[in-house]
Amino acid sequence: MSVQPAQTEKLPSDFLWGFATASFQIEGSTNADGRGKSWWDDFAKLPGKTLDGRDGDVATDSYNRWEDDLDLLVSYGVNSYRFSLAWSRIIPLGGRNDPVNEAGIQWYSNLIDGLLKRGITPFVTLYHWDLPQALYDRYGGWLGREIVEDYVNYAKICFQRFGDRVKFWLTHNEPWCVSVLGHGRGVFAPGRSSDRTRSPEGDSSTEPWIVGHNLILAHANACKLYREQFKASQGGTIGITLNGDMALPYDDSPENIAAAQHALDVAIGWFADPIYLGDYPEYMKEMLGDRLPRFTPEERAVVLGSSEFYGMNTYTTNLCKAGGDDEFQGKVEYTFTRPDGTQLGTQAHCAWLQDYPEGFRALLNYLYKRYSKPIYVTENGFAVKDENTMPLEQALADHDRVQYFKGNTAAILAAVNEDGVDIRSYFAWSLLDNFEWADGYVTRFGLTYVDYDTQERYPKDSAKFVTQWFKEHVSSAPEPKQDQGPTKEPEHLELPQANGDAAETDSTTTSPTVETADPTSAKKKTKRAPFARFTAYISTFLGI
Ligand code: PNW
Repeated sequence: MSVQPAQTEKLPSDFLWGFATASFQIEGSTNADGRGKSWWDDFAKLPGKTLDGRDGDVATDSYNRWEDDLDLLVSYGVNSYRFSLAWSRIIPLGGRNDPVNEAGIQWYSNLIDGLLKRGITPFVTLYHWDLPQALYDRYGGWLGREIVEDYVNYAKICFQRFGDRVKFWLTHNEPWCVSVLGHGRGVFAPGRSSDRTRSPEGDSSTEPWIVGHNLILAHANACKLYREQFKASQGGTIGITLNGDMALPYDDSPENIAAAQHALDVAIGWFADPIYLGDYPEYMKEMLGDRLPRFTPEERAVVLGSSEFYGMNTYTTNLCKAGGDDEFQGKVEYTFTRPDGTQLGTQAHCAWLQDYPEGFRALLNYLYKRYSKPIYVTENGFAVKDENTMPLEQALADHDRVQYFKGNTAAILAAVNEDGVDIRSYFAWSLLDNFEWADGYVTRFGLTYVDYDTQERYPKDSAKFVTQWFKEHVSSAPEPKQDQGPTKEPEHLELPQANGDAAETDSTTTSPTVETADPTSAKKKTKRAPFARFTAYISTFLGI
């Protein structure tokens, strides 16, 4: 075996890698330089809304410490940084007829220049959940159709003012969370829900679907504007980023195989199907009837093909059983406990997250096959159990997070080089421990530890692992430039199997909507070692 890994074991030289953050989670300084209120400002202060009762007024103080944070990125050697813009710093009241705040624009302009000066490519999210409060007060925020025009106006100002330097745009971060967690479960701002112990107003049976519809229309119209007025001169690319975790059947019963697809339909297909395929999934139409808004032909024309790539945020894998009445999970029950009683992976601090790299690789394949777009992994990360109560030295030795990134970086490499998935970026969540929404500061996702008393930053072992891994695995030699335009067709997308070739003969049970991969191509694969414990039902599920 050669010491120097072969070129095929690396990622292309233009692969973007680094860390991700979001404005409200790190900036603090909520009253600085004319910033308007966001709906998270007051929501976080309401009793019981965050686990530790703390808010985002200071966060990691990155509004003041931004140059130190950029220097930290340099010390890590990243080539890209994903961050979001706070709408209410740029237009304090949010609307298309409201004044623009030059001081807010200047702050982001400095940040972008600071990145470029350090040789780091900015990857910018327009909306990561911090809506201007004034728009909620005016017409209910995402519940009102007027939001589409206001969002497009906001996007236009960002393209005009930053697009000369920003070439990677994300319209929304995780619209499922805005819809469901904000307007269904009521755990994120604005906290609306049918549950009257949680919220005095809201209707969880209708509002999330309306909000989702308006988010899609806002996204699509912003992309249309970018293409028509900015893309030719600025030369950037634009898309949306969706949350979505792999869904695997609990066992190989037909109803649980169908359940896994239903979970994917609602978690991912709700947004991805209209944007990449032209309409909501059939299963959602059946489940929701006329509670699901429909696209007019004109809207559909704008929505279809609006995103130029697939922006992927993913954290975990769920085992799926048919049943239950939770529409936000597609009437599917999730578990991490296998039929034999074992756990799928290592448990994180938050109940919804276990480590399962095989699921990450399976999801990369599923998305590439279904939507045929290059994939930008824009978030992926892990919160170590009880890290917040550990002494500093112990927290920095974040073994479980290192294991998580070991597994998922190997999955990326295998998906690119063995499965032929077109993956163009990887951003670990997150650069810093930060304001983890309803969890307050109790749950730490950072690869850098933040001491909130002093605001000192300390690299964890995971930061060392991830930065070293990408330095070793991104090719240094420039390769023939990959075309940003027409996507190469997905090909030979077979998944690794549990035990070598065993699953090839056992593919009688296939999911109704997941196509069967060409089984002959499985013969080409040689490297399966890191995924030896890939379970049989993955191959069953994907019909290979
Ligand atoms: C993402 N869930 O949110 C967000 O984009 C980040 O802002 C956040 O800090 C990060 O993941 C870690 O939570 C999610 O309940 C929040 O499944 C909740 C869920 C998933 C993603």
